[in-house]
Order: sequence, then structure tokens, then C-alpha cells
Amino acid sequence: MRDPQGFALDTLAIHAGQSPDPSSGAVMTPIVLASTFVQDGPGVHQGYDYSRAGNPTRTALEGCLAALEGAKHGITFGSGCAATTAVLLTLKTGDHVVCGDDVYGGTFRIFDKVMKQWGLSSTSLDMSDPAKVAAAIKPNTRLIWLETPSNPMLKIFDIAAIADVAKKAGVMLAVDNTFATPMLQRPLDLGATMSVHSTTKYLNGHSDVVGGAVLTSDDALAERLHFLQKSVGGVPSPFDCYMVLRGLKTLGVRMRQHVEGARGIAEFLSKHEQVKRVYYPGLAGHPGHAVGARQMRGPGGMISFELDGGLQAASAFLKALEIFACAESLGGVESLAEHPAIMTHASLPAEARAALGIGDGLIRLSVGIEDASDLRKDLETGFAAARAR
Ligand code: P1T
Repeated sequence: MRDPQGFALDTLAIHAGQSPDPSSGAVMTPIVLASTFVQDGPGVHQGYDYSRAGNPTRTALEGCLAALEGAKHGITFGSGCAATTAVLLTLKTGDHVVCGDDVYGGTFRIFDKVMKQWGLSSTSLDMSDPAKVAAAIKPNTRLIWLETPSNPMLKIFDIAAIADVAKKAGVMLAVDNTFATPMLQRPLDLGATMSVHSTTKYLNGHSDVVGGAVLTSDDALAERLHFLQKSVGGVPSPFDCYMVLRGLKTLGVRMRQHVEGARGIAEFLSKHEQVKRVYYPGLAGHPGHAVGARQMRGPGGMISFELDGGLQAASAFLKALEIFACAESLGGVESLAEHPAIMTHASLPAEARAALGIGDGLIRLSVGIEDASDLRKDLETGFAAARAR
């Protein structure tokens, strides 16, 4: 596709960044495994010299992701955590980050256990009130970082309002868009400086790749991120880039199915007597429902809920499931269920988990695209096991 302007997301997901291979006419982007590229003379090459610096399969993926997010530039990494680290490496010792209180445990760990020792400080807060975000900005703040919907409490933060705060303060806004994907939410359209992804999740969609990406239209930031990609070297393999490109082709249909399935399951859970509370932005009672409806094209496929009976009940529930696999991660075609306090968010201090509501009874579901009634039956099996424990 020569110019991605003016095409719908479903079309971009299949064609952006890609064109038939000129050497063979192959319709699918080739997986270029070469680590190095011939030069006609020193410094004279066809745009690629060494695969850490650039690779044609990676370029295709970066083009496709950038088009989907409405960004000028795409920079991909070997994991979502590598993408997050690259963003933080654009800052320097003494800088400060204002961070959403509810983020993936591994993201918190990068802030707390890696970047802190290099002199980067951060303040975590619930960003439901953008005025509180403005109040948390210090003279040395350089970045606001948030997830929406957030992991695992499915909080919704107003990207446009927080982008306004960022703009007034002259700081960057990074939105981790992993849970929504560009099919449901485009942070750059709402004023964010960059959209960050774990491509491991919905973008690849089949639980067989670990990867990450940053999408931005800021030329200077993109140049720095490309430099860091090459210099720090956390690059994705050409094979993994191909796999994500392949997964992206069905992103639109998958996301519509994830949303439809999750809506039904959230309704079902909200009426279940063993469920104390459901966290799903598609439910009218969710505190972020209105903002979510405004900034998203659908509430997504992730649900968390509080099961009655604490850890024993949660454990019996998770063990009894047959279709939902008890596993970390999310966003694949297959349904997953997990226990955030023990699994994905174990690196958060116990007090922080308690303050967020990540307790012993909290279960997070990644609703896959299996038959909805089979999924419901599976959850009923889990509830029966929790009752019988
Ligand atoms: O696992 P990795 O590709 O490095 O991505 C990290 C990451 C970044 N951002 C969000 C919102 C994430 O959810 C993740 C990874 N999350 C899980 C593995 C999980 O089960 O929540």
C-alpha cells in the first residue's frame, strides 16, 4: 500500500506497510532472516546494512502498526517491556514521571526496580480526575504514563483531558494501548504523544509471539527511539514480526468478537450470586463507562471480577475451568483466566495491591473468541467448584 491515508482500519490491518515482494511478486511479506546485507561499496546499500539497525520484515510491521494508530512512525521491540524501557530511556537521570496507579506489574517493576536506580523518579496516582494529574506534575516531570483500560482493574482515564494537561505542562503523554488496540481506541487522535503496545497480546492475537511497539508522530522522539532500538538492541526477530503482521490481518474481526463475547460474560457475571463486583467498562455502572464510550469504539475483551470466598474459592474456580486456561497474558483467540495478586501483579507491594482492590478473590479474564455459551458453561463449572470447596 503506497499511501495509507483515507483507508479504514480493517483495510489498513491487511495492507498497510506491505506491498508485493518486487523480486518475486509474493503477496505475503517475506521473512527476511538475513542478519546482514550486501553493500556495493562501503556505505552504499539498499537501505539495510545490519538487521539490528533495520530489517525489511520489521519495516513492514512498523508501517502497518503506525498506519493503524494514525502515527507517522513505528518502532518495534522484542517485548512490551522492552518498548516501555525504550520510552523511559528517552528520559535522563533526575527526570520525573507521573504514572497511572493501575499498570501491568512488569511495567511497575521497570519503574521501581530498574529505572529508579538510574535516578528516574515517579508518582503513581488514579488519573480519573485530570486535575489531580496536573497537580502531580513537578518542574522535572517529563512524561505522563498511563494504561486505559488499565491492567487489571479496567480503569478508564480520559486521554484527551490528560493530553491537555500534558500539553500545558510541556510533557509527553504515553498511553499503553495494549488492552484496547487501535481498533477500539487511537490515543494519538486524542492528543497523546505516543501509543505503546505489548504486541504479544491482541495485535498478534494467537499467544505465540512476545513483542512490543511504540507509535508516534513526533519526529524527534521517533528518531531517538530508532536510535535506542538500534543501540540498546531489544529488537524483535523477523519471524516474530511476520507473525504479528499475519495476526494483524484479522485484528478487526477478532476485536469485534472479543467485545461481543466479553459484553455477554460481563452481564452474566454481574448477575451471579457468587460475584461481589465486576470490573468491565462496558457495564453502565462502571465509573469510567461514559468516558470509555466516548473515547473507545468498544469496551474490549478484558474483565476482572471479585469472587466470593477469597483465595480458596478463586483457586478452586481457576483449577476447574476447562476452556479458560489458567495462565498469564491476554488477547489471544483462546480464553485465559488468571489471579492477578499471585500471578501478573505479584511485583506490586501488598499495600499497593490492596489499595487498588487486587485482592485474593480477584480474577481476570481474557475473553477469547470461542462460542459464548461454551464459555459461560465453563465459568459455571468454575463457580460450582468454588461453591464445593
Ligand atoms: O509481556 P510483554 O510483551 O513484555 O508486555 C508487557 C506488558 C505491557 N503492557 C501491558 C498493558 C501488559 O499487559 C503487558 C504484559 N501483560 C501480561 C503479561 C499480563 O498477563 O497482564
